[in-house]
Order: sequence, then C-alpha cells, then structure tokens
Amino acid sequence: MQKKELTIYVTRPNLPPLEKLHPYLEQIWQNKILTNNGPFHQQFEKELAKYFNVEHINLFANATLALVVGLQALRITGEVITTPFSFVATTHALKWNGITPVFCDIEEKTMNIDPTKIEALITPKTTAIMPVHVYGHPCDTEAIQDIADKYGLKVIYDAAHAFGIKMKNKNLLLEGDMSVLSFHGTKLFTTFEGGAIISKDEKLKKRIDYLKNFGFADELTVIAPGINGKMNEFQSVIGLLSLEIVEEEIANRKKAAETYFEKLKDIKGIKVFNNFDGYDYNYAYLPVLIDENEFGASREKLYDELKKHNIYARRYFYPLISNMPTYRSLPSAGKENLPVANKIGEQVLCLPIYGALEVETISKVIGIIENINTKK
Ligand code: T4K
Repeated sequence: MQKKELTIYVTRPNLPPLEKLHPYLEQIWQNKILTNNGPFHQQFEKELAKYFNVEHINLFANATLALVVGLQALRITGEVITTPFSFVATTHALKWNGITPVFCDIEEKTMNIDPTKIEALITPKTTAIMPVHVYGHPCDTEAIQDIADKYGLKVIYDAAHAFGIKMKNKNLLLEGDMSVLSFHGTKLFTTFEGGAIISKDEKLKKRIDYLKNFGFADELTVIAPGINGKMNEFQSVIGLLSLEIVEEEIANRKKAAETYFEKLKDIKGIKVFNNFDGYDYNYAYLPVLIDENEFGASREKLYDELKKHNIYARRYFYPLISNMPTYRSLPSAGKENLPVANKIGEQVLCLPIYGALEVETISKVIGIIENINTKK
C-alpha cells in the first residue's frame, strides 16, 4: 500500500511552548479580568511598542477592525487610492466607511502600488492613499509621501504583512499617518486573531482607543459611534509569549527561503523575489511568478500538481480585488487600467513557508516544479 503523503500548508503558526502559557492563564483565572484594557493588554502594548521602537500603539481584535477604525479616526471620506493586489480586507475597510476605493496599478518589482500612477487618479474627492506592503516588501514610501504632501492627502499603510521588517534608514511602521498590522493565525507573528495600529501622536492614539471601545472617552461620555475592536487578555498573553520567539521564527524562515532561492535559481520561467536592498526581510511569504511561456506550464497547472501531492500553495492575491463581483463595476477596476496587477494576479503562487518547514519538504516542492517544467 502507498504511504499517504503528509499535508503541507502554505503556512503554519509558530506557537510558544504550552507550559509557558499555564502561569499566565492561572493569573487570568485568579484576577478574572478578561478584557477591556486589562493588565496583560497594557503589558503587551508596552512591549510591542518597545519591539517596534514606536511610542503609540493600539491593539485590536483583528486588523480588519483596525483598518475600519483607523480610517474613521483620521476622518477619511470620499475617495481613497489603493491597490487591487491585496487581501479583500484592505478594500472592504474602505467600503465599511462609505469610501469609494480607487484602484491604482502596481509595480512589477515589488508588487506594491505604483507611485508613478497615483497622481493621475486624484480627484477633488480624494482624501487619502492606502497602500499595502504586500508580502512585507516595503512600498516606495518617499514617493508616496511626496504625492500626499503635494495634494494634502493622508496615507494609511496596510502593514498586515510587515511585522519585523527592519529598514536600514527608517522605521517602516512610522511612515505615513498610520500603519495597521495583522496578528492573524496565518501570520508570521500571531495572537490567534489580532491586529494593531501604529500612529504618531498621542491625540490620535487616544481617539483610536475611544473608537475601538464603542466611543467611550470615560465612563459616561461617548464621543462617536465607536465599535468593539478590543483585543482580549488571552490574545495579549499569546502576544507577549510570541514576542519571545518571533526573531527565531524569522531566522528559520530565512533559512527556508534561501533553500528555495538556491534551488529555484536555475529553473526557467520562475521569478523569485530575493532582492532585499535596504532592509531585512521578514520572510512572511514566498511568492513566485510563473511565466507560462518560459516555464512551459501554467500557474494553475503547478497549483493543481502540488495539490495532488497534498501541498497547498496559495494564489495570494488572485483573483484581484478589482475583479471580484462586489468591486468589478467600479470605474477604476477595468483591466485596461491595471495591466501589471492583472498579469501578476495570473502568475503568482505563494509556496509554503514557515519556520518549521523541513528541507526535505522544500526539495519535494522543487521536485514537483522541476517535473512539470517542460522548458528545462
Ligand atoms: N490586510 C491584508 C493585506 C491582509 O493580508 C489581511 C489578512 C488583512 C488586511 C486582514 O487581517 P485580519 O483581519 O485577518 O487580521 C488568510 C487570513 O484569514 C487573512 O488573515 C490573511 N490576511 C490572508 C492573506 O490569508 P485564508 O483564506 O488564506 O486562510 P486559511 O484559513 O485558508 O489559511 C491558510 C492556511 O494557513 C491553511 O491552509 C492552514 C494554515 N493555517 C490557517 C489558520 C487559520 C494554520 O495552520 N492555522 C490557522 O489557524 O486567509
């Protein structure tokens, strides 16, 4: 009988040792504070601020709520220029605020919003730009800020993938007016569900805190129709413990990524992203682009072939948000406006990457790629 192949997912969370959790749980059970800015929440906020080297941070139940609240806190309205090459939550956050998303094409090099194409999309209704550091590759924040300054726009970075990115000459999370991180279970750093906003002034931090707690400024005063976006004590404890292991996770992922890069370098028709000029990458994802003509098989063929072997690579971010039924009728969503994003959406595949991924598994993935590459 043939041995059943192990299932390999695109990612696996790096969890802290279970025995380290128990003393924290005992404390929670003892003091019975479960949420609403409890002691572990306060401690996690402080330690995370230290890790990111920032002053102001608001913890959230997840990044989607953080994006929704962040846009409200900055009083963004009208139209916002954003990328179609992201997870749907980026655009949904705009819609939940009654804002019209305006899709801008992306650059080949980073797969992030193309700053040279932003200006042409600005109208009198534009109030902000919402780029995404896709896969953790930093956007061209200087070029984006120049445009924002020229037209008086705010910049909100969806930094859901950018945990642990270290730029040589700046703090990525302090670019623009705010950055929003995700700590979802599929992320490099996880609190099961979770997220955070990094902002640059105390007043804004306070306003976000009110908005994520129903709008309560004190016991009796509600200053806005806020929402419940709070992170709880359990998530905060997981966060505290995960902080202790995140650097090791990045280092392990780096090793895995380097194995991939080495093994993929001679395969025709597969493009990897391994130029990290000016920053230390976090290895959150391992995206590759399959050029069907050069590779001799389509992205779909490779995706299906891997799946046959129980390897679940993911087509992040396909379909493009601009091609989804809820957004495709927007004037900016036309394929002719977004040629690069549409091309990359058809070619991209995220291969499995996580700290515990074994070299043998990477070799297996490469073996499957080599087998269907007809242009060897
Ligand atoms: N902005 C951007 C740019 C984002 O990428 C995201 C989230 C957000 C905003 C919003 O952040 P949050 O509100 O979620 O904090 C996943 C995630 O659900 C989503 O959080 C993430 N982006 C997106 C890129 O990916 P799926 O549909 O791929 O998840 P799922 O359940 O298929 O998981 C993929 C694989 O990961 C599974 O096959 C196995 C593994 N996995 C997953 C989970 C949930 C685990 O091993 N353990 C787990 O607990 O969307």
